[in-house]
Amino acid sequence: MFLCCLDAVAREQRYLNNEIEKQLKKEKREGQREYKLLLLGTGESGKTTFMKQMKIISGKGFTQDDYKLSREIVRDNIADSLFKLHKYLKSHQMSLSSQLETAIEEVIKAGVDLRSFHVETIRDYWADSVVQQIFQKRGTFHVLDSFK
Ligand SMILES: Nc1nc2c(ncn2[C@@H]2O[C@H](COP(=O)(O)OP(=O)(O)O)[C@@H](O)[C@H]2O)c(=O)[nH]1
Ligand SMILES: [Mg+2]
Repeated sequence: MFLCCLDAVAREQRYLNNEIEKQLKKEKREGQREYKLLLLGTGESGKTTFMKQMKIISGKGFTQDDYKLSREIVRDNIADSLFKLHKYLKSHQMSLSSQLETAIEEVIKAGVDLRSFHVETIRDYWADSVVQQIFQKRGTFHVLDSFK
């Protein structure tokens, strides 16, 4: 009985070992056909843009998932930029009309859950002369290059 169990364990181990070996061989085969590229560069130096250009040039273009991801990134960038700009505005005792102030606070609260009905407020905010004054000072705080 005991010997029989040992035999079963050994069989199981042999099976697992074979599976691992098979997987390693498969990965090695696939790895030989694959080129790995390490892109180095500081933030905002163009790494992502370079990869996008490669996708276009290779003729495959963008998938629906790529578009979905891009929409999320754009929303995230808008939310992040508005947050930073508005934080700067408030910390420098600058003010907007109370109506615009309330509206933009709502947009900032929405964060990455931006919706199309927020667009009008963002347009008004961007058109405001105080916001434009701050944008001219963007060298003194961090904003994304794609901010505008
Ligand atoms: N003028 C110029 N702008 C670029 C170039 N490549 C990227 N950018 C812009 O630089 C910003 C950062 O690029 P991104 O690819 O996101 O940089 P990453 O942080 O290295 O991934 C974006 O606003 C790009 O549109 C380029 O070759 N020329
Ligand atoms: Mg990037």
